[in-house]
Amino acid sequence: MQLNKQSVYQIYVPSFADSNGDGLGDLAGITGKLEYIKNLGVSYIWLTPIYVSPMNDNGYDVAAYCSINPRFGTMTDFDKLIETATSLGLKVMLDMVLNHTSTQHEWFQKALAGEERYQNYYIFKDGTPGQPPTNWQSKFGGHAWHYVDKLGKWYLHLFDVTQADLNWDNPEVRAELYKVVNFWLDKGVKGLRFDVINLISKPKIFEDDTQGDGRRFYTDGPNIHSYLKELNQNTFGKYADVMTVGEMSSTSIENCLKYAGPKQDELHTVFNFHHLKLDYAGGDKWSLAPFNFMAMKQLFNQWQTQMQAGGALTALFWSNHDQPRVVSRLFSEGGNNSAYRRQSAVMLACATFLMYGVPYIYQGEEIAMPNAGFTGIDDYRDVETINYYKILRQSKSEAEALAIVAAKSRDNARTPMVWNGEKPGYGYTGGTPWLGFIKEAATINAENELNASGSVYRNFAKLLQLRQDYPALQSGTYEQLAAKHEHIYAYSRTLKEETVIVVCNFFNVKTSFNLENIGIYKLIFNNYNDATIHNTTMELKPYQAIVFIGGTL
Ligand code: TEU
Repeated sequence: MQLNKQSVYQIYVPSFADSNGDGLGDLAGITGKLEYIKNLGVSYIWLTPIYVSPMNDNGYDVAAYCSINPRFGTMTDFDKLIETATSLGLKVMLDMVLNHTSTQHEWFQKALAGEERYQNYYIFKDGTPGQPPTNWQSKFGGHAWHYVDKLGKWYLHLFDVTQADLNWDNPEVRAELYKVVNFWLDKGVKGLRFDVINLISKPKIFEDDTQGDGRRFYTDGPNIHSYLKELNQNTFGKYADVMTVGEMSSTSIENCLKYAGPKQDELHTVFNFHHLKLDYAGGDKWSLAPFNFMAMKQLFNQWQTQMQAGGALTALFWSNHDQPRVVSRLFSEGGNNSAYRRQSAVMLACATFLMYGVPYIYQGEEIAMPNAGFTGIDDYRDVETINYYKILRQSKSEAEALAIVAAKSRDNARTPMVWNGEKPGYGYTGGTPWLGFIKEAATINAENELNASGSVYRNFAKLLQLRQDYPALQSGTYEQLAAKHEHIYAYSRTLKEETVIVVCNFFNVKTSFNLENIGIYKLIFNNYNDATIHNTTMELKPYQAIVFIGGTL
């Protein structure tokens, strides 16, 4: 399989399409929408966790790995989904949550009941109340350890208290997890997204972190590369037609070159999030700061050139179910609901989709859905948001805390997909949705977008088609252009005689791009109807994105 020709559409299962009117998305709902996805031109659909779960973290708290959550449907529904997807030429990627299980998982329950064998499946430490083994913090706020009175032990949870970290140093645990992965591969799954997989290898010695929240001890941990090689050998390594992607939290290029390097036998591709932390003040997600565009250019350049030099592919993306909507996030006026909503959404896709890697679309991005616009804390459902709201309220007023949550909450991305403008269910549900719709649902919806002039959906499809048509966009060498330009992010991709040039204006200004040494042979993409090109310069309108083949006529 040629990895750099693949692209992925991410489905947040609870919020995509509800076929039975219970207000929660389901598998049959997805099957009914596969044509819509197929017509975008992607090769994969990634489903967020569909397994039995108490849903404290919407499925990322797995209670039984090889069974379907009854609220999402049945195994027969899943088989039908795979069958329909396959008949349309779409491959299915599943989310593998192998760093932790729900505390409702049978293994954890047996551990709680005192079975030592299962206590060794997790990270339990003897101790006394009030004195956790280390000072580490949970990524969802508060301590990363929880005390179990009747056992006299603490257990580690890097996420919610109901998500207990598994002990990958125990070979029995690794063998159990390989069985899980093989179960789904046997069912015809062709893609695997490994949740926070670079956190699985914990240090030998657990000690306080005097410099931070503990992440430096377990991020890209001591045995991570050998565990991933073993995972590969025991599961997907046997298949030539399976693509894997690892979600790498706070990682480094050096490690990603190993995770995704072609000769390393670990994974095929990686997600990293450094470009999505450029609006964190001092590294703190729960703060409001402007997006640092120049730092973004530098980061993209660094990751692109170094990863490509090592032949390692990254996922190309702005959005997922953990990130606020990109059009609301990067542009205070341009992206949200202004005259430039469509142009800015398309420009952002153009900037990332044509780089070296594998592009990802997150549901709703193809119709430029904005943030949720919630105004009260009761509107939110996300466990991380609710925890952090409480923490914020210790030092901030209600209005300040709500403003931060409104900009940062993961629920911004999780509002139900808006299929049409018809109240009250907008084509998503016949019942009451588990989470509220965006305020703009009557106008911003899939039906409107498919027919709109300058349609975001159709422009996304065009961009993905370019990747298929031009081999330079698959394997061509990436080079950043106009590195110091304060408004434009531009790059070229060169393969043999062919150079494709991508020029994106990230701001609500008119600006120009110097063509001095670059001739224009052919324009192949433009998110406006026209482009103004003089001999030596190209004038760009607000949020304009242009792609052309370089060279002379
Ligand atoms: O996310 C991992 C992760 O690092 C983010 O949740 C991040 O910590 C958070 O957004 C901080 O702002 C994965 C899943 O994508 C996420 O949905 C799960 O909640 C998490 O793992 C635990 O499984």
